[in-house]
Amino acid sequence: MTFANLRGLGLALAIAAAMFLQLGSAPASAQEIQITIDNFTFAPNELKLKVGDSVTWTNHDDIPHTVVSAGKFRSKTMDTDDKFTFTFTSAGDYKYFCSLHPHMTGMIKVE
Ligand SMILES: [Cu+2]
Repeated sequence: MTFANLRGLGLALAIAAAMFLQLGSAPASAQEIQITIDNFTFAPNELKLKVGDSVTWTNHDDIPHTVVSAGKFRSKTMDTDDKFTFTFTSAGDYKYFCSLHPHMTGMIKVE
């Protein structure tokens, strides 16, 4: 067997192992989604996720912002580069806004 063949075999084994691990880890692992706050805008502004997923907001403005969804979650005031993470454990529509600039709004749909 040549060296090239051995390398090919190693790659095939690695792929087989990766496929096996993927099949073995159902349900699919939760996602961690990033939302940036830039120029008074949440981006992306609308998101669809699954129960168990989490979202991290990062404030890239040099002005403080918050992330508030009435009765669901409320961040502290986030200064520049501050982050806020929330894990969505139940399905539903989550409208949220910045309590300092209420015209800043976003929507997350969890199914
Ligand atoms: Cu704000």
